[in-house]
Amino acid sequence: MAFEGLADRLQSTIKKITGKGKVSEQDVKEMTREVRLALLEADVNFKVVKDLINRIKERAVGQEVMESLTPGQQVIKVVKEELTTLMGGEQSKIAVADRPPTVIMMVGLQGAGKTTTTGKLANFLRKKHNRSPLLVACDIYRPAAIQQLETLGKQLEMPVFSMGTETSPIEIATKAIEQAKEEHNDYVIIDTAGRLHVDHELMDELQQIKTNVKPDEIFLVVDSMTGQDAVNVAESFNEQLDISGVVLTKLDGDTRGGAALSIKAVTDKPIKFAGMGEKLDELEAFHPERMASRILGMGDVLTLIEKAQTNVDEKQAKALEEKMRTMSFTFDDFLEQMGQVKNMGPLDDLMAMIPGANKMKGLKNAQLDENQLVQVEAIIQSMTKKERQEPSIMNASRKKRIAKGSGTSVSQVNRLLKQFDEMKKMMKQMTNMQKGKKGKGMKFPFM
Ligand SMILES: Nc1nc2c(ncn2[C@@H]2O[C@H](COP(=O)(O)OP(=O)(O)O)[C@@H](O)[C@H]2O)c(=O)[nH]1
Ligand SMILES: [Mg+2]
Repeated sequence: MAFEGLADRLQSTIKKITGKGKVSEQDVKEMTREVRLALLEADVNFKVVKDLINRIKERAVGQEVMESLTPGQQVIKVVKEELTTLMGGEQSKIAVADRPPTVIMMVGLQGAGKTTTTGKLANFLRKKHNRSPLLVACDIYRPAAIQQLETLGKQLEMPVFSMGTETSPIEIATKAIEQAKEEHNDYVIIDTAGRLHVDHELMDELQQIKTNVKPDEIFLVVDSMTGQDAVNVAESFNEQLDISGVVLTKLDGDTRGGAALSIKAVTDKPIKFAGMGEKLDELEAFHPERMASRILGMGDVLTLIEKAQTNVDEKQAKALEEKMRTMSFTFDDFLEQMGQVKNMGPLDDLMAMIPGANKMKGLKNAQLDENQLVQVEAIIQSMTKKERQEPSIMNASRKKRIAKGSGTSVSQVNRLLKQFDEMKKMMKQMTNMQKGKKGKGMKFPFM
């Protein structure tokens, strides 16, 4: 799961300070020390960490925090805001050319995920923005690369422009844009070749493509799992090509988060998208604030809801959102959602987006696999209507009956009840934090 290691460390640090009615300079010092260590351990660039910690310290011992009613929570708000700023602050948008087609050039090292991301991005543009992209195969050095893109095009039922391996990438790109104009494709996404390392020849070629096709965006695709190497790669590509944004791939496997947290600060170029898996729909627009929220264990309810919206109908998603906000989430809702949840992607990823859910050791270790879902479903189905609405009435004989009815054990029933309870408590805690902060009308959770 993305950022798991960093999130774990930061969250235990933060837990210590959350409830404090008074926060001393010493507390802040200790907290920032731990945050610093956690970030360094997560492979965040040394200088980036230093600057960040200085800003947090400065603000955390300031009046705004010390004189507030909830200093512990204010400190965390400062940490969250600074992490958000670090990752670019606002979400950055994708360019739209005045006169179509909008041309996007994908660049990066071999294996970073350029070809896959070309397909994902095309899918994203069609699904979310109703666009009709043309994919262009400019990696002429490996015949397999052209095939790979063509296969993706087939899966997506989208056109792929290729001219084999004998024509220069510059000519291919130029011809592709001509075709896009004729066929009214409003986006052209150019998949280019990569090398194992940054080298002159490659940069020359990319620069020539750039000069000839004048792309509206140059997206550098980097593998987030390579940590500081990804940051160095970004630095040199940016120097030579003046990229317009970064796509961080394989964030699903990146437990540390060093690249995500350093790239914007080092290159001053925004992260535009994050790859969250190998499948064609596993690309997310990168939202710095939501990402910071996820890292700090505050959950990412917005992304969760957006996912729900693309997979279930909007009305139901709204109802779910409302229930999460008002804490009136019952076992019935839980059950109703389960079918849909199954369509929403890997469960671990979803759990990471629920506020506090990744703190629930029981849940995390329980390995949320399909089998377990079946059992949970069986347990809930064996409850009476009243039990589902009001789990507090549960007693020993009810539990025994439910275990028997669902073919599980009393301890499994207990575990589910406990998890459900903790989930609700976590949600409640988040709303209280929001209430504790008077005035500004912050939304849940800090969003
Ligand atoms: N888990 C995961 N794998 C990815 C992601 N993006 C790409 N990959 C995989 O990384 C490998 C290399 O991708 P490819 O697009 O061929 O890289 P390219 O050489 O830059 O074109 C493939 O096996 C992809 O499935 C991602 O976001 N998550
Ligand atoms: Mg490729």
